[in-house]
Amino acid sequence: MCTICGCESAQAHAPHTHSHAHDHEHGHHHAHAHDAAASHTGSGDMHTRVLQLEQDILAGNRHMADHVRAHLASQHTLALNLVSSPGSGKTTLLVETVARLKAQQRPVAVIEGDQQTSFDAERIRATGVQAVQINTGKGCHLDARMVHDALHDLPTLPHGVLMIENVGNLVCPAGFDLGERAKVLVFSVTEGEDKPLKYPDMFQAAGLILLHKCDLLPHLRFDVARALDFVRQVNPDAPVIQLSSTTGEGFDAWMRWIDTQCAAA
Ligand SMILES: Nc1nc2c(ncn2[C@@H]2O[C@H](COP(=O)(O)OP(=O)(O)OP(=O)(O)O)[C@@H](O)[C@H]2O)c(=O)[nH]1
Ligand SMILES: [Mg+2]
Repeated sequence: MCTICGCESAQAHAPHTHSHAHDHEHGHHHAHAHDAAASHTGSGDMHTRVLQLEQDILAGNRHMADHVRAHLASQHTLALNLVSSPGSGKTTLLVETVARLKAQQRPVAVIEGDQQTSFDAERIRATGVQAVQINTGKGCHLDARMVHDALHDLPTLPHGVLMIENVGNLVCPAGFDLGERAKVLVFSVTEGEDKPLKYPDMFQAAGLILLHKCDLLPHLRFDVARALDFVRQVNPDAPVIQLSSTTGEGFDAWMRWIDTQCAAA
C-alpha cells in the first residue's frame, strides 16, 4: 500500500467513509460543510482519514527506519538507497560497484527491490556478493520494515556497505526513509534534462546524484549544462558525478565518495 500516491489506500478505505457519524471536527476546508450533502462531508471524512493513515504509516516507517539506522551504525555499516526511474542502470552500476568494493576487501551486500522477479538479485549474486530480493507485488517502493526483515537474511557488514536498490519509480520512494545514510539518485542521460523539475521531491531528497550512461552523450540530444542547472534549482547542494558503467568513466569519483561516507558511518 502506498500512502504517497494513494494507489491502494484510497480504495481500501473508501467503503468505510459513509458509515461514520459526522459529529467530529473535519479539516479546515470542510469546517463549514457539516450541513452540506452527505456525499460532500463523506469525501471530507475520507480525505481526513486518508491523511491520518498517511501520517501514521509515515511515522511508523520513520520509527522502523531509525531502528534500522541504529543497528547499522552499531556495525559501522554504510547503507545507501539507490533510487531512479526504471532502467536508469542501477543494477548495472551496482554490479560494477560491488566488484570494486569486493576487490578492496570491503564487506558488501545488496538488497534488491522490484515489483516482480529475482533477476536483479541473480545479477548481483553472479559477482559472488550476497543479495536478497524483495518483491513488492502491488507496492511501488520499499519501506523500512522490508529492509529490516531482509537484514535477517544477510551477514553483518562491519565497516562495510549495504546497497539497497529501490523499485524504479521517481515518486513514492522519495517519501520513505529506509534507514539509509543517503539516497543516491541515478539519473540517466536517456531520460531527458527536465526530470529534476518534473520530479523535484526525489531530486531534493538525494544526497548524491549520478548522471549515468554518459557514454551515450555523443548519440543523444541531452544538454548536460541544462540538466545540471535544473538539478541545482531543486537541490543546490548534492554533488553530481558524471558516470558510465559501460566505460568506467566517473567510477573513481564515485568510489571516493563511498569511501568518505564509509569513514563517516
Ligand atoms: N550505454 C549504457 N547503457 C547502460 C549503462 N548502464 C546500464 N545500461 C543499460 O541500461 C539498461 C537498464 O539497466 P539496468 O541496470 O537493468 O537498470 P535498472 O535501473 O536496474 O532497471 P530496473 O531495476 O528495472 O529499474 C540495460 O540495457 C543496461 O545494459 C551505461 O552506463 N551505459
Ligand atoms: Mg535493477
